[in-house]
Amino acid sequence: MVEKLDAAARASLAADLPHWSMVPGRDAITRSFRFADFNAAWGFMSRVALLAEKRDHHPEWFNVWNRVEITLSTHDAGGLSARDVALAKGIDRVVAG
Ligand code: H2B
Repeated sequence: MVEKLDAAARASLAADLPHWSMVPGRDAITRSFRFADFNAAWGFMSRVALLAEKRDHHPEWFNVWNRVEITLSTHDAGGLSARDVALAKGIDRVVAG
């Protein structure tokens, strides 16, 4: 069973993940990305997919051409867990190159 984030981890979320924000009405975080074109967006998504599969933790995401919106939440926990924070940091590293 995966545990939801405790109060201390929630208090440091904004500092840990400055590019991510809480989804209104949900225990989930989201970040939007824009790329030069679809090719770049899909390349990013491919790298994130490999990371997600390796971690066995998968994003909810939406893509239109150069735009990718990612939402992270742990379905097994019914909300945010350390797995979401770890995957978000991994995604930040992918996009930073
Ligand atoms: N991804 C996310 N985002 N939340 C989960 O709870 C989750 C997952 N659980 N990927 C994993 C897969 C689980 O269903 C498998 C069986 O390990």
